[in-house]
Amino acid sequence: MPTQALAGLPAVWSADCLRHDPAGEVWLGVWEAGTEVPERASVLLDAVTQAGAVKTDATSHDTSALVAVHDPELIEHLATVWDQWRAGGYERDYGRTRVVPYVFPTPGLLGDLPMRSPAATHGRAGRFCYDTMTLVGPGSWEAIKAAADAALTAADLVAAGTRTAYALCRPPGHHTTKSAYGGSCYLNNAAIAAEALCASGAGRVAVIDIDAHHGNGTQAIFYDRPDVYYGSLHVDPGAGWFPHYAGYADERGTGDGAGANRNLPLAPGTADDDWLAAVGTLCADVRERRAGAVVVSLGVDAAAGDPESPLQVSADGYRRAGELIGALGPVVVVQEGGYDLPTLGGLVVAALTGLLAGA
Ligand code: SP5
Ligand code: ZN
Repeated sequence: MPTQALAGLPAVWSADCLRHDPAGEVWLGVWEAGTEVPERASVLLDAVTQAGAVKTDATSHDTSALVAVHDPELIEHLATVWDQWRAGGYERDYGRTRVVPYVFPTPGLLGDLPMRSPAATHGRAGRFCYDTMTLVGPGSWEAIKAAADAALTAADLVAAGTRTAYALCRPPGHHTTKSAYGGSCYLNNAAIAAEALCASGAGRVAVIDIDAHHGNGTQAIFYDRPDVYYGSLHVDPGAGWFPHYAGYADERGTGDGAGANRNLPLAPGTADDDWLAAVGTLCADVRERRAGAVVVSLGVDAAAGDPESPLQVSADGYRRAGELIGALGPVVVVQEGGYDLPTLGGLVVAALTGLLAGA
């Protein structure tokens, strides 16, 4: 029997990641079926273990690793809002089966007024959430915490000398900022892993984000940091795509972090050659900065068949991107998006195969 492509690769996960069921998304005012479904995690686990990856249970980490990246109030909100929603009778009395915000305390609303914590749970629901697509229900917090634990466990492995580790995180994370969640993301798993690598003494850390969408959360978390580079290629928000308000090429970092952020927005329809050239540009940045470790935000929603993006990358494109990134150094791979269930597993196996081959 030939050696399997992912033989020996740790695939860190937790069964708790299946417990988050957003049950759809409210998009443009209408509740519809969502694409960030629990089955994504089981499809991915099956695919990577059949390719030889070693299923590795996430270990529970202290909240100190979470507050190193996030506002403690965001964490407390995510951990408690579902219980408050249920206790408030929204489901029983009004048939509201998930937490969906409806008032958002934007800077334009508040002006110079202090942020307050509204008395009503349905008022508080918008305090830390910036869209209507990222619902919270029973089991959500257990999955959110487990996804962060998977990223931290993979970071622990790499800090201890493992060259490549894969964190099968669900829900994904790269759209969540220090204190605001959205885009089907709750805690920023990749940023939590990057911060843990910094704390472990890895030196300069680089995050390379190849999800189809700009990782506005990761960018925001590290925007003023010279020690954590963030580079992303993604469908151009200026062409009308989520997250709409971030991901433009002139966002280069601020203060001491000036120059340590790079966005490469791509036209809808971009396919392998131009997409891989952009991956190469980010890899050149990382080499120049001599990063001691790399975190890859691996979304495979840039693939041609994905329902959430107009990019046209092939499985072989993902394999070649993996080769380029794998050559840079130790890598923690964090799962982000990717929504076409029939092709999802093959795409992630292709990317991971390239990462191991390039190492
Ligand atoms: C982690 C990640 O990939 N998040 C992507 C979130 C992008 N969601 C944008 C949703 C736009 C509405 N989708 C409509 C699909 C038809 N139901
Ligand atoms: Zn995405």
